[in-house]
Amino acid sequence: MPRGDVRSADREIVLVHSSDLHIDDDIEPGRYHGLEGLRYVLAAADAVGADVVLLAGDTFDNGRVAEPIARQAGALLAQARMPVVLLPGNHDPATPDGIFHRSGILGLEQALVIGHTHPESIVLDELGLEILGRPHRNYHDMAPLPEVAARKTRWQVIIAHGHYVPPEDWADESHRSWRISEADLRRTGVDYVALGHWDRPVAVGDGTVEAHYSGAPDLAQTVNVVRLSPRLGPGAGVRVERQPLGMPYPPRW
Ligand SMILES: [Mn+2]
Repeated sequence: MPRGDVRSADREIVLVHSSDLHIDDDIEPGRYHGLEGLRYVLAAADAVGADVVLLAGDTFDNGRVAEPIARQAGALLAQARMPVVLLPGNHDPATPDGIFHRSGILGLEQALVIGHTHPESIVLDELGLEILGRPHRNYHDMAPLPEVAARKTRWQVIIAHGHYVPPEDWADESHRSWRISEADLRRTGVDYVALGHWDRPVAVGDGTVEAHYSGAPDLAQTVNVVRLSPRLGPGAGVRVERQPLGMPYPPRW
């Protein structure tokens, strides 16, 4: 584990957050596809010395992705030099016959797949970090944010896949599935909420809790880099920046 020799309580923890890679069978050389997204996200994580990567859902586009392609995703993750936490989203839910079972990902030590290999709380003691997430387990509507138990680590982070709706639109958006409200976010009281489901990178909520979509790599062209610093003074606390992926592929639109 990089930098694991430094006591976690004293140092900054770095998270890299992405989502919505939508790996599918549509692989054409010279054009963006989800496997390239994964490759660039992991390279960005290396570049910033990330302690953990968070993939907030829809890593796979659907449950019928060809096994050789799913296994290429597994091969990329097998090279990851830090834990990668994957949350199953509405396109790749954690079903008994879900796509993760045909990817080789579930056998990897560094891949922590909520709902498959790990429960809804993952504690990384060496980082003083708890990651909470509620996986999609089928294609039906559900409340995307997990229950948050009393804090037992220095840092508490949520990974979630759903649709943020501001208070003024809540009634109008009642037809939508997987809604997340401003009050839901505020109530969590966590240090960061890593959101997926939207293509575009944007902060949401009222700012009481840092809650951000990373956006999909091809549209955002960035990952979110989240720095959790326990030190006092300038730069302390939770800082969120976007790190360019440097991909040769233009945004989809
Ligand atoms: Mn989605």
